[in-house]
Amino acid sequence: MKEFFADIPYVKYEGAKSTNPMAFHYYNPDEVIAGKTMREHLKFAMSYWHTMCAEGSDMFGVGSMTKNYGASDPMEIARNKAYAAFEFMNKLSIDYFCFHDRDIAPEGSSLAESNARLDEISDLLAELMKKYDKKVLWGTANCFGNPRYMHGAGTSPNADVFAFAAAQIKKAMEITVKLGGNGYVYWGGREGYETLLNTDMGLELDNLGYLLQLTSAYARSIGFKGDFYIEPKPKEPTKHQYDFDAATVCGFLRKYGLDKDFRLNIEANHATLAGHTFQHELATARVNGAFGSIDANQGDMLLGWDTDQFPTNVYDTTFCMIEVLKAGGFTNGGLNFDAKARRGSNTWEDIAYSYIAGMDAFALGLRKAAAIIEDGTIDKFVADRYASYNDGIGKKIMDKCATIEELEAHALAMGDVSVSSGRQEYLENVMNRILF
Ligand code: XUL
Ligand code: CO
Repeated sequence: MKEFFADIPYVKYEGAKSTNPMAFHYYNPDEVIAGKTMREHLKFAMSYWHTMCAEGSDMFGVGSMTKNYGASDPMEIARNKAYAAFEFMNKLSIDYFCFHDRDIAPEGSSLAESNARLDEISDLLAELMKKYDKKVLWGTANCFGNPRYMHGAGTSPNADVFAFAAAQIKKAMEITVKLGGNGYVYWGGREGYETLLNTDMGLELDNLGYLLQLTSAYARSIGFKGDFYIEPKPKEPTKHQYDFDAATVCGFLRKYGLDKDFRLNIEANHATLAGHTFQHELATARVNGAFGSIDANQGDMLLGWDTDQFPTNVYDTTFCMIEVLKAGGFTNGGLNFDAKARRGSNTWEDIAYSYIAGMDAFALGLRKAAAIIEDGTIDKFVADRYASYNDGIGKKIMDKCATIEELEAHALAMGDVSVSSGRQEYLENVMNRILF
């Protein structure tokens, strides 16, 4: 079989002292940390769209790479792209991948032609998955790229567009089930609005809820056993996306009776766009019982848009992995690199370096998160901080059996209250002690 990336070797773990850039320094797939192998903890996935499709175009210029894989016919490109994808995943020890329908097979001139193309390419993917022992973390439908979706898909003012989106998602579900996908993601695409002057918000939200009810019930009816995820994002492409952040999405899921079957796919750069930290969004998902999967990347605070950079900030990856460990680890989810090399990093070696950097940053984050939990200083501080709820009136509050009269009597009897320091700087230094 043709080799696409002759300059990229099979990347191995060589440890922190190695200076070989084509080696992992912290990601050692079979090493056991906190009771599981790193591979099991981290469940890395390749994003088909950024890695195999995107050529680096932005609003100021065309692509800085070509990704036609030596072909010119669109289906020939799609087939070569599949071979190249598996060679890349294999060389980088990435066990999973995520895809939109239109990433793996180009859209045809009719829905029927697009579907036939998906059937053909998914046969090839199934064969390659078996050969290379790779799995689908999640599939999804691109219901935002085609101009028919310019006003949204499920939230379009045009019922024909709603029907088209439902049909497209139905097919994407079938392909995801065929490939044994562990999840199905709904990212809001263009489900939002630019101005309320032309928008019926209530109707749009009801239709979006209905689209999710219909398509998720269909997936269950054809044997889908994985998780459904909504991926919150506050803006981009629309000014106001309906799936603004984790808290907004939890409210939406409850309103439309979807909360039992849906979890969240939290993306780091979407969290910061919403004015939250990545950890805040993960914790919000966890405390709502909706933690599911992660789109791993990072933004740039000075740019302020969805830059989808490969994650290298070890504080962020450590905070993230603390949340993942506290949520009991991934079940069907994992860490999908929804990330792209910068436009100026325009070679396949750059893409390999990007994955190595991202995987090492999360491997280091996992090691440090496990060390912080093992050290116990921070968890003990937090437990002690809430110790007043362990007995007496605090215990009654925890058990939700305190009466308002009892609380008043308690307050009247106590005089003034003395409240302890939160010791933030001390805790930040504890973290640094463990990190460095
Ligand atoms: C867009 C984004 C998407 C979703 C899948 O910001 O994150 O790539 O992850 O549609
Ligand atoms: Co994403």
